[in-house]
Amino acid sequence: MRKIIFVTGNSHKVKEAGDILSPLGITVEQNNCGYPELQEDELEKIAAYGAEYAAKKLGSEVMVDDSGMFINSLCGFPGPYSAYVFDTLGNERILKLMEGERDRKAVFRCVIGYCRPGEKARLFAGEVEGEISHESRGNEGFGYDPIFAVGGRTFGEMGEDEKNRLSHRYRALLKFSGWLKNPGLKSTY
Ligand code: ITT
Repeated sequence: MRKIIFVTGNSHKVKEAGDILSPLGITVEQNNCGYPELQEDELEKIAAYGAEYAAKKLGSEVMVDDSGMFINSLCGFPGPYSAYVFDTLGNERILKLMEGERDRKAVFRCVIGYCRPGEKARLFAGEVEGEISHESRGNEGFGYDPIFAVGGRTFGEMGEDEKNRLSHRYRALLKFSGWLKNPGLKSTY
């Protein structure tokens, strides 16, 4: 088994990544050392900076994950500010912002940044289209899961396996693991 250090404060992400990657022969170990989250408008810039910073700090290969939910009728809000908005407004206030809104389309995006010390970060992105539900539903998962629905059911209503078969994180991790097995691949993003 190959082991990769996953620098994140979010243990749910580590659990999901572990469940997705272990059948592919990769284990992940959480490191909570943190990295400065740039106030940038692109997940890619945040993930690249974080991965390079953490690889340098720890002196080993690392991965980070920057994710965000982009709501169509709110012009992509909260997007790269999803963590801040979740901590300040939370799901109920977002549902309030969406009251009376007929266009409920949203996209969840995940960008994995991977870096070895002294190198540039490599990025692997995944996304899943869904809708903001009319009410919070389900107790599974974390973060925005109870209000982000795919095929009529929220991630909060799905078991781990179901979410992990179609999520933004799954799609990004699949590309990442493909590249790890074949680093000669040119285009991975
Ligand atoms: P790290 O930056 O330490 O990895 P974080 O939780 O702050 O952890 P992000 O900035 O990537 O991670 O997350 C943005 C927000 O989106 C945050 O509130 C997460 O809880 C939430 N989030 C991320 N992935 C999610 C998922 O798969 N389902 C639901 N919410 C998610």
